[in-house]
Amino acid sequence: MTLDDDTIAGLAAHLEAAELNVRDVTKITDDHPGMDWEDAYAIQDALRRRREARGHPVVGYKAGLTSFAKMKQMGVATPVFGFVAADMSCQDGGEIRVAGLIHPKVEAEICVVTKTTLSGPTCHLGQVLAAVDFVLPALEVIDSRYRDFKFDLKSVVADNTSASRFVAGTCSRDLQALDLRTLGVVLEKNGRILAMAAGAAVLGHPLNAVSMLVAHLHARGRVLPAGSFVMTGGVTEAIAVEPGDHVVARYQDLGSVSIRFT
Ligand code: 0L1
Ligand code: MG
Repeated sequence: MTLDDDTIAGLAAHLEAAELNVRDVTKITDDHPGMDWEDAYAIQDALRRRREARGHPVVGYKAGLTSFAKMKQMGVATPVFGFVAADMSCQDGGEIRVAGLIHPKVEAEICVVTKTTLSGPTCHLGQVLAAVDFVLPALEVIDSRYRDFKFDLKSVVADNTSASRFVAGTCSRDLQALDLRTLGVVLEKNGRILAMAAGAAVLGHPLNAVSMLVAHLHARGRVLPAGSFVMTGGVTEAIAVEPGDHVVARYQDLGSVSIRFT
């Protein structure tokens, strides 16, 4: 750690204000170039506590930058982790007001809910397969608080990996009924196909993102509790949206998820 407690608390308040006031800010490493990964996750933890104190409990975890398309889009090579809270959840088929966001983008994600606790530094794919209760599709709306999405990874981690909204689909399936590697996803905006991919685009298998999340939590003295909702990361690149846009993600064997931007 390089930052003291007051600085971490101040940076969390700064990022929270950017989100609540719908006002972009410059990346925080501009002012704190020496900050390390522990500082970044400590700021994210402080953001989480502030959100919970405002009455919005954490309802899940997210992995970000897990697909080759997203890594290429953002010019990075390392996944990052964040949280999603109750107030970020939107209804499938519902609406999101763009004026309440800075510069939203949408991505299609494969999500799981676990039925047993996962822990340890080297949780392998077999353990994750055994722990998954069911699979469901989702759309994630990311909205970096940084101007023009210009950031580095530590700034992104501090900003809770750009988490903003998510839309979980209503069609859940048993893992045994699916092959997550070959599961196809088509992302459409206003009836036009803008991106498509298979689950393997996420780290070779989307559940590898869960293994990495468990290792990440273990390094911080935590476990992934039974009943956790985990978003494994966008399978395609993220697409920008504006008022009037209607986004649909169609999942092989998992139905579709949609949202309209007003
Ligand atoms: O969910 C994600 O992959 C977002 C990661 C953060 C970077 C970005 O804002 O695209
Ligand atoms: Mg995402």
